[in-house]
Amino acid sequence: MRDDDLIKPSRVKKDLDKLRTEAECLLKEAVSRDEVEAVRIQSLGKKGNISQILKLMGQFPAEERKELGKLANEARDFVEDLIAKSFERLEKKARQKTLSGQIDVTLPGRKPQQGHKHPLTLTSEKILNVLQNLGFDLVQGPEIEHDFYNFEALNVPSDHPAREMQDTFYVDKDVVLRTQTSPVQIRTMLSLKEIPIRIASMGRVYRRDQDVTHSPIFHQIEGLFVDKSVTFSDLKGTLTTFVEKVFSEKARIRMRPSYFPFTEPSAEVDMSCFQCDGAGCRLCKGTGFIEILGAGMVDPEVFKASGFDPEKVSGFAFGIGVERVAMLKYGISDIRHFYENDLRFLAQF
Ligand code: 2NM
Repeated sequence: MRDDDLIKPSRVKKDLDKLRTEAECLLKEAVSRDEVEAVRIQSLGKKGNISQILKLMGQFPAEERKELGKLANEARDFVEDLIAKSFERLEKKARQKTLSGQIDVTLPGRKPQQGHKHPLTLTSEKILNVLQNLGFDLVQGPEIEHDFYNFEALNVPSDHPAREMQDTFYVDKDVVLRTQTSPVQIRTMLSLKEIPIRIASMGRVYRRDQDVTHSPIFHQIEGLFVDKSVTFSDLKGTLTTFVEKVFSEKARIRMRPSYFPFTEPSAEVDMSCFQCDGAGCRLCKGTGFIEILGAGMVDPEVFKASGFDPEKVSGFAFGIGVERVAMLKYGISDIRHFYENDLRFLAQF
């Protein structure tokens, strides 16, 4: 007689109950997939407890075998179900841990840092937009210019100080980096040949000049209007509207006589200080006005060089420095901030 023969059906029932409670206890405590897997191997594996129990079945009569077999199947199903639920529980816990531990899904999203336009771009776009609304078309031209367009046609004589090496970057004897955008307007007049002409030029210009308010490369916007009987009043009216639209409806202008080789008469144009509105403050040095533009009536010599008869047409022109306007508008005291690409500066606009 084998030892097995000594085992009674009641013992098998007890073992099956033990299998259930043991597995239940272990699975309740299990904190990892490995631990659950260990319980599965121990209870239901090939060499596990249930297999051991089933092996004993053979010795019982058919009637008892049937009943015990049913109980064994139920115990196996019970443990299998517990194992599946344990895996599920662990998975859910792991998911919650990543969601709540590392990522707080209730936090508002972080906005990606967005770039924006450079203050000089903002300033020139504003000025150009106002000029466009006044009917000026934007024209562009080369930054490396022939002496003729940059100086000769603009009535800047060859002995004029503006031509000197310390003011102008020379590429060649008669090729320069343009010192203003006016050569674009000479080119436009020469190619259009017809009135009316209402153009704005904008772009980089170059001068051998360098301090806190001057940069060797800066930006200029110039306007030119040519037609029959254009007057100085037209110029003043245009500039009044220009300053009102670019700065403030309250702004007023003041014109002082000046000299430019390419205009006659010429004027420096001041506007009422946008900090004190004319009362006098530190920004305007107590004068109530700030110099903002240069302007004048196109000199007959410029018309002659540009293919127009000064007896038949007249015109006005004006020029404005983009950096100067931006510095005044935003209260910037050092021009170099514009070119250094320091985000601490740029992020403020
Ligand atoms: C200024 C001041 C005064 C000017 C003149 C011309 C041209 F080409 F028509 F002659 N364009 N821009 C001009 C006149 C520019 O800048 C301060």
